[in-house]
Amino acid sequence: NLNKLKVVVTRDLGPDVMPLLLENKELDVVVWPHNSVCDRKWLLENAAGASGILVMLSEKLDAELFDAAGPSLRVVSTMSVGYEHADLKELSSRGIRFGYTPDVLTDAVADLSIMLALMAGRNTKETLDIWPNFVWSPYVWCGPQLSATPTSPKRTAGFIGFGRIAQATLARLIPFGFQHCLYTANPATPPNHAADAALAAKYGVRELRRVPLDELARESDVVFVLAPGGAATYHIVDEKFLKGMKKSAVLVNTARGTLVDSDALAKALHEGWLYGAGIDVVEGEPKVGADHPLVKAPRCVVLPHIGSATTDTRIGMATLAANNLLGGLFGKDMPAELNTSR
Ligand code: 8YV
Repeated sequence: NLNKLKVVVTRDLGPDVMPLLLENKELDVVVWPHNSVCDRKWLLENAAGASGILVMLSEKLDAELFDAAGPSLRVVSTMSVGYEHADLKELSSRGIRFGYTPDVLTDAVADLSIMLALMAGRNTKETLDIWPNFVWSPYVWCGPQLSATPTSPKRTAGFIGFGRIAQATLARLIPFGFQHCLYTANPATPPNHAADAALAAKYGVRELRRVPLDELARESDVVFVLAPGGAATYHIVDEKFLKGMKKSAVLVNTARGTLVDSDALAKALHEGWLYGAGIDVVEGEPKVGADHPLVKAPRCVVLPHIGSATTDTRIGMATLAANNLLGGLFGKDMPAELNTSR
């Protein structure tokens, strides 16, 4: 198929999206034939001569893969908003365009963040297991209330990272009575008080401030971890942070497992430094056994990375990933191209 452009796709994107690629007469599409993480050896072999590669978060995008593809490679497209699996310097220096999937998953992940904040405070892990031995009493399984109450009307949300998903989560917290919002940001980004004031007005909160990590731990009733993964945010939630939290507070991680020290969090939950945790992402996933310290920790709900797992959102992500690939292949606009030379 010398006249066709070869593209390699590391997962079947389903009947709503695959036709975008399979029915394009100019493409020769090779798809990883199993419903599982794509084998590295298979990918390196099949990448030879490819013009485009469409991957999931599980596929490392590095010099070895780009070498395996060779000089034909024009575009790499990932079906994820995160791109810590991609060597941006290599992509940039080789002039390979790179697409990702922001925005389309923001609402789904914000929804799940709220769900986990509620579950973490309401003993969901323990109470789902209780039948048929439940004995009711007035104060059994009582936890902190996410929404404001007459006796404790002040609610403060803390965000580690304050991008699209964090702001969509804040918007959902307003009807719960959250009037205070604290966040931390990448130290390399200068503070912008005017932008903070504009966001406070947009969401209708009394207070919205960038603060140091220890202040965020101390003041927040719920902490949402929503910063990108990678070396800069590794174990940003550590023993010191957890010790600084309110005993009634909950922690939600819908970002990356690497941001939270799992052993420290398990210890914190056993010892009651905070009330509970809602975790969608764990270091070392997807290999997380039933004996994982967080799976065994009290008042800790652990989900298998389902933040963006709604049918509409996944089809949206797959469609965007396919359209990014097509744009890059044919030298056109990609709907969501990342500037890799920043
Ligand atoms: C993906 C994610 O569903 O987009 C991301 O960065 O973590 C998830 O939404 C998953 O990683 C599929 O690539």
